Amino acid sequence: MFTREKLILVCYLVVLLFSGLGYTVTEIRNATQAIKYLIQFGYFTPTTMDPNMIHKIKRESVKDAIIDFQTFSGLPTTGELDSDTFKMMNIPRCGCIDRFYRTRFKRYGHFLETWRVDNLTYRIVKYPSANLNKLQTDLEFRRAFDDWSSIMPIDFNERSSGPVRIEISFISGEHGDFMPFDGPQGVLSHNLSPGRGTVHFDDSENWTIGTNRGINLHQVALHAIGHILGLDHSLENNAVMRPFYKPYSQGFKLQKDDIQGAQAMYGPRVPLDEDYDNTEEKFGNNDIYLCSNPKIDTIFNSNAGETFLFKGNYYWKLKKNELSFGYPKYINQTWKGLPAQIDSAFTHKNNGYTYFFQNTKYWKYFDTKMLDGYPKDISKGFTGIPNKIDAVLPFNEDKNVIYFFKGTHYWVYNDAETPPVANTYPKRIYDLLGLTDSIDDILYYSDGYVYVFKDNDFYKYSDFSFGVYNSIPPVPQKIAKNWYGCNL
Ligand SMILES: [Ca+2]
Ligand SMILES: [Ca+2]
Ligand SMILES: [Zn+2]
Ligand SMILES: [Zn+2]
Repeated sequence: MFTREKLILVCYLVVLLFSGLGYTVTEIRNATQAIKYLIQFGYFTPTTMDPNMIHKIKRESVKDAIIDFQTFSGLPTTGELDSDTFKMMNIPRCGCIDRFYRTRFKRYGHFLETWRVDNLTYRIVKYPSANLNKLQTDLEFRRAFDDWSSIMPIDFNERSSGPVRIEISFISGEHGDFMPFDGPQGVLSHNLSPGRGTVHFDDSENWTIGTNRGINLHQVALHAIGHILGLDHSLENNAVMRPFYKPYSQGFKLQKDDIQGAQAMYGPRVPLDEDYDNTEEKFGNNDIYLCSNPKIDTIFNSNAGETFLFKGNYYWKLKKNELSFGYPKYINQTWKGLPAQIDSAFTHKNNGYTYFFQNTKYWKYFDTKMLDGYPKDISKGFTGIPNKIDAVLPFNEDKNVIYFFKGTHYWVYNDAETPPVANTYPKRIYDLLGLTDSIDDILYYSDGYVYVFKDNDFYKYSDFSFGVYNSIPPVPQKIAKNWYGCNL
């Protein structure tokens, strides 16, 4: 293990080597470039080289360093700079050093210190200047933090002000820590000691989400968070803590080696008992995104009686008055074939199928499995109902009846009638709900009440009967506080 003094010295050497270079990654093709790489990633101890003169490094220590790198990379240990070795050195990677090449038989490595708290605060101090917007960046980090939280008992809470343990910045080139970034490719990110809570991402990378192009942010973030927790680079080829960037894969997730490493330090996450609830209660809800943007696309009950909230590409599961742990997730990873920005959804009480509506189409699922032949046209499947609906509600009293809402009007669709929509529709929402505006969504919740959602507010109805609210408009309440459990 390096001591901190040695680590700082290694970084000092790196700055000497990089000074005078522009920030463009050059392909590593010769011995001098390879030695620079080996120095940069910790394959020489300061005692084996003269800091100023690369050519004075002893021949044997170069060979040792190459063998160490080959061992770590899983290459044949030739001790020569062969083509496989050069190829490996040119893979984009994490900027932290491969520190435990000396303990060859150990797999996941530990940093010396572990966090002694069960809640770490974080902030994205500087967002990517291009490619991804703030919201996309927030959600990718949130997902990566939650991936780690799901396997060990540390929660990560985003804080928009005040001191935080973890600071994330997207910066390029020289940025004041003696480890300048190198332009696209090459080094992608690095963590700084002490505590590794300061994380820099190279802003000159083409950061992306869900595509083979560029560098996938979730994958690199997941790796960098492993360092924050105290994990070092792994020898396991499939591990997230491998320093070499892996091409984007939809199923990229923590591997056995990563999980064992984190759990060796912190123990496992105690699953689904009061411990979960206590933790959440103690720290409050940390969904900074939903708390500050409460407006929804749709909320609906599944056939299994769970309540889901859709917004954009993402969905959350709701527990009583709060969000479940581990969300948001991607809608199309659970409901394969479903687009983003769903207008509304409901589960039919007659057949248990869940219907999703968007624009002119609707989709039919059993749980999370789409039925063959979908999507279909709303005009064909629900004759008399307009496109681009705002909200839909299966009526509790009569299982054949479904309410559709659009703009300031509503339609009642009745399977048992011909035609299913009577010519007396549409009618004014005001006469039904006492609201003069359009609505975002409507839900018959498990507590027996009907809830109507509009922007940041919701309205509660104890009885869903006609015209009752004409003269008594309901009082708006805050979605964030009452549904998401946000600390407002
Ligand atoms: Ca780079
Ligand atoms: Ca809606
Ligand atoms: Zn790393
Ligand atoms: Zn940095």
